[in-house]
Amino acid sequence: MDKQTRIYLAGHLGLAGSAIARALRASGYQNIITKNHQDLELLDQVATDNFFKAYQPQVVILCAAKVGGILANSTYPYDFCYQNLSIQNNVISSAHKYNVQRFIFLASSCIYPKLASQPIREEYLLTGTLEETNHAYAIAKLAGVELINSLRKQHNRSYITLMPTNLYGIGDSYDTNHSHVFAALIKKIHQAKISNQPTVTLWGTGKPRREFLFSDDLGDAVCHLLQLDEPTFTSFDMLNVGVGRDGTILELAQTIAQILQTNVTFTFDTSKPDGTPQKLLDVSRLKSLGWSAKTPLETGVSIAYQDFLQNHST
Ligand code: GFB
Repeated sequence: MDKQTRIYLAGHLGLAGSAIARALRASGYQNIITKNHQDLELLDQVATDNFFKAYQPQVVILCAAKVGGILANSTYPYDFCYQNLSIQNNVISSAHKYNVQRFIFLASSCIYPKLASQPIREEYLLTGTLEETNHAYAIAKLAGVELINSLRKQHNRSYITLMPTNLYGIGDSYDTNHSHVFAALIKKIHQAKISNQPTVTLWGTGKPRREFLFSDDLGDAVCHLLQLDEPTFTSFDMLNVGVGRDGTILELAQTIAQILQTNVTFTFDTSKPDGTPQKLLDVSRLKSLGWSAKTPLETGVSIAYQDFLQNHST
């Protein structure tokens, strides 16, 4: 795709968005449009429409969303549902109205059925009941997927949905109660290390399995897709983005403790939810388009920890 193409990256400051921004710049794209929350409120349909009218982006990558871990999702269901529905409706409808050529919508692996067969294939979507802890978020994201697929069907739009697995990396959110598990464990284990605390409490049983994708690999996947020709880019409506292997929450905690070089032991707060028992993605579609994740978990943990120390540990 021409490096002068006008690309609107919505949500450029978040974990996914900032990684995609780094990858787009590294790939030489010269015309990346970004707007801070203060400059453009995506919950405001009129403001969003005026933005598209003025800037006329040719490509849109929608990362902007209300996101959070298992506790945040189960505590604020209305906020997760309403805000994500509004952002999606405003951005996707304006993209179609102003004839955006390519659209990449970011959903999430947590919107697959709670007990889907593993590894999860894209066609398993909507084939079973959802995980209750993030049901509201999942319903909103499923509506976004449906909007994208409806525009493909009714208007032959080259719009696609990416389904990333659990992300981690540079610029993660480290709020103890609202963050995702990876960031929470980096923070908890770091705090145990510097205060010589012998134990760290994990929420739930530690038995659920999670797959973790380094966010810069997601950025690399987006750039790989953008350079595909039109028929190939739009050949699949949805694409899982993962690493193809998972581990238990306890194994993740042990890996982080090993890399942070601290000998903590783990206790379990089973008053907190386990959530989905497993959500390992089948990544064969994206592999068939020539892309696979590159960053080993251990490497990613070290990079994420350095970012935590430099930007989030005070
Ligand atoms: O990333 P996470 O919060 O959400 O991971 P999900 C939750 C899993 O990690 C549960 C365990 O099994 C928790 O019991 N866990 C252990 C912890 N200790 C902690 C901790 O200190 N903090 C957190 N947060 N979890 C999310 C969805 O599901 O997946 C989101 O709710 C999003 O909407 C995300 O889609 C990708 O992986 O369960």
